[in-house]
Amino acid sequence: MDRIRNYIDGKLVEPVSGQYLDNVDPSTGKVYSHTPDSDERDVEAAVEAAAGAFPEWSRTPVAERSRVLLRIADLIEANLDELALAECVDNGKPLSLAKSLDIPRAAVNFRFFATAIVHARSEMHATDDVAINYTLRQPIGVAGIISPWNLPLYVFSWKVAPALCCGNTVVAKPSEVTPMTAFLLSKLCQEAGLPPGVLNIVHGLGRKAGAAIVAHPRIPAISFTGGTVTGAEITGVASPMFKKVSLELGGKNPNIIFADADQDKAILESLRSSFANQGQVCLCGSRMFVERPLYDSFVERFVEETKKLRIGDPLEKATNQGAIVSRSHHEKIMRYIDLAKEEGGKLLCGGSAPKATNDRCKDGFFIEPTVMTELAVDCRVNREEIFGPVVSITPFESEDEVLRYANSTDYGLSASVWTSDVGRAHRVARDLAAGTVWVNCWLLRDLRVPFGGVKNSGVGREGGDEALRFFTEPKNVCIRVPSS
Ligand code: TXE
Repeated sequence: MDRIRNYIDGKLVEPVSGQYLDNVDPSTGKVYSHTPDSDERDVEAAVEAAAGAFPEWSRTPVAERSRVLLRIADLIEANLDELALAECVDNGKPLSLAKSLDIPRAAVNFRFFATAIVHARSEMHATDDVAINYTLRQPIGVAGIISPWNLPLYVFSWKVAPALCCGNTVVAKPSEVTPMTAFLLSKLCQEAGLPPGVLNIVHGLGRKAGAAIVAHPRIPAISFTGGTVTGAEITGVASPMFKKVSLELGGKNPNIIFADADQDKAILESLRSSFANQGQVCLCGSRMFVERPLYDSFVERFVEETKKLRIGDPLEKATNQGAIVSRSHHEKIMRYIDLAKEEGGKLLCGGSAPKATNDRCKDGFFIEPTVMTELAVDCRVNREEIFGPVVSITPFESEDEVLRYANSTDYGLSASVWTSDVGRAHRVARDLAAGTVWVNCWLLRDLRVPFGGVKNSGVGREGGDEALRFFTEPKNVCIRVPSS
């Protein structure tokens, strides 16, 4: 059985403890490989390597850093099939999704930041005739990166690429639930000629290896994507140490459909925004609000389309809905479906866990795409992040009312608005408490735009210039202009 190894100082190494965790394929429920159960000793070795590599990497000409990252992007593309299969087996998502979205986007992330750094600028401020100030943007040192299981290589590369292109070295920990693609990436980094110690990948549990990264005194910056509770724990440790922290956390995103929307497009995209990756995307619109005149026909058609989604073996081409990432997450989602019923929800479709999709997947963790109505806007199911294929639909009468509903949770990551009224689109976008508002679309991503959330959805922004700012420290140099 495959054994994943840590990537430290350019080498693939066993964890110091010699201990491993089981790596389960969620579509079969069976252990298929083992992941290092690393601890603070592995993190220490990784920090040592990263700190040792920093002086040279930070002074490596930008063009050369860019070239290495471009080589990594090329290698990801060249190994698309292997990476996509690994992600599918690790995560349970349909192979077609990993192949068309997750892995290609990981390559795009490397390419985007490899080229962005070549075009990076910094500022100059002239102070009357007295002085000239210029800003040096310098790498921070060893950056700590911790990533989740839902989009394993995509989010990992979204953080690693900007950190490296700015001249930082990195100690990164992928989720212990989906470690395989990061392991394969470490081999590609070797092949691409990334100097030893520049990127170090330590596998293991959040409370052990992750916590050791967060608490390490030689790691001055932490970039984290994951659950809100974990984000709060990380802040509790990192803030008193005055670390720079970027937190991309959960969401409970509203998907608002006005009666003047193009109904066909709204239904098609809402299917995606509700159930893509089995609803395990922080940007999924799990709370749908439909304006009253459209409500009955919209709900009827949406349920009809939901029932057509094919749930099954992620390796099969026709599958739209794969497995839930783990047994414990599956149990959590099923508890929320029970809670929805207790809270008065009406189940329109889904709601159960199919036992078998085929013989191979008979013990997999599957849940039918689930649509509920008649839940109170402020009930737990409508306020808490479920992170699964479960949506609740609520009617509304006016713009003010739906804004009140949409903004009523503790989260504020993203929102979608469907309308053909341009004025309304701008008004509602302005008044929604969210880091991203999509109008007549969902998950249309431009890597240059700021990405992140408000309220409990996080602190800081990623993407484009924001990421380059996070992974550098600005230093002002003020030069007096002598008067003649
Ligand atoms: O995330 P965790 P989990 C949400 C979603 C999900 C919930 C929990 O609601 O049900 O979070 O998921 C590492 N110090 N999202 O438990 O625990 C961990 O090893 C340092 C939303 O998987 O936050 C992993 O690498 N690190 C989300 C990473 O943090 C720690 C995506 C995320 O794990 C740590 C995933 C600690 N104390 C879940 N504890 C999104 N926003 O996309 C854990 N980790």
